[in-house]
Amino acid sequence: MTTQYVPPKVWHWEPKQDNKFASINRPTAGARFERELPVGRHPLQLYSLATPNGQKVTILLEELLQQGTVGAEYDAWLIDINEGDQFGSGFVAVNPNSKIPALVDRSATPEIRLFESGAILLHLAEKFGAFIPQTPEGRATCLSWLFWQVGAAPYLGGGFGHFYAYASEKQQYPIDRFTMEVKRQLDLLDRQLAAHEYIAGAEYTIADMAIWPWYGALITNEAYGAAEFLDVTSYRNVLRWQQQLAARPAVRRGRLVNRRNQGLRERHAASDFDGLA
Ligand SMILES: N[C@@H](CCC(=O)N[C@@H](CS)C(=O)NCC(=O)O)C(=O)O
Repeated sequence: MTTQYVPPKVWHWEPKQDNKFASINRPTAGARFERELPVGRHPLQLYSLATPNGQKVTILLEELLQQGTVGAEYDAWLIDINEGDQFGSGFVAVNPNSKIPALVDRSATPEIRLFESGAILLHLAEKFGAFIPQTPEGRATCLSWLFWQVGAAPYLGGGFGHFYAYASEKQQYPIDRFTMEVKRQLDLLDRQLAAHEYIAGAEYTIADMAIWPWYGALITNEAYGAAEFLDVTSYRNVLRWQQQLAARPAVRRGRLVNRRNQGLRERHAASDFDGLA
């Protein structure tokens, strides 16, 4: 039985260990220690981890390389968010928000620093003129779904995933609230994918690459162990699209980058995948 919580006049932080990420959470931003970031030989330096937000970028980079875009060669360095790497001074200088993914584009002078996965996808798609429709209407649709994903993910991860899978105590109120929203999101995607092969229409775009790592992992039970709870088999068009993208070689490679285990901790060359993908 949960006791009634009466908020105090002013909230004060009390360090607790009541969920999976409690040890790294603090109510303040900024660097917590000095550490430079490593730099490799390629124009693009990625600092990331193979979470859904991280996979979006490595999938796009692998798709660009697959189609022969030489300028998309990249070094990917592992930022272990469970160890607090995102609070090192070098990382914070690239991303003051202390979250993966972060990218430095060293092909420009001065170098371009990017954070927020959506901004990184858009930068790369525009830079290489790929995976973003060229017509104004197609571009608008693609960007609408891209920004939808960035806005929707906190309800899925920070809301549903947190209370269903990570919180030490299971509470019906937040689980009901966020389950309702996540099932609404799945229904929305299912309807869109019933009418179109890909999220933004007939073309495979950065909108698919942003949405797939989150909702694909949800319906294959890789995220939060909630497939049965959410009755994912009823979203047949999402399942069809999930499988279609999962079969792409670049998607398979992109998912392996910056994994702590069973993949590549770092990626510096195409040959790093030999014997893996
Ligand atoms: N809106 C951001 C979200 C990034 C994000 O939440 N990253 C998580 C991992 S998926 C992270 O780095 N968390 C570490 C922390 O919160 O300290 C984006 O799309 O890039």
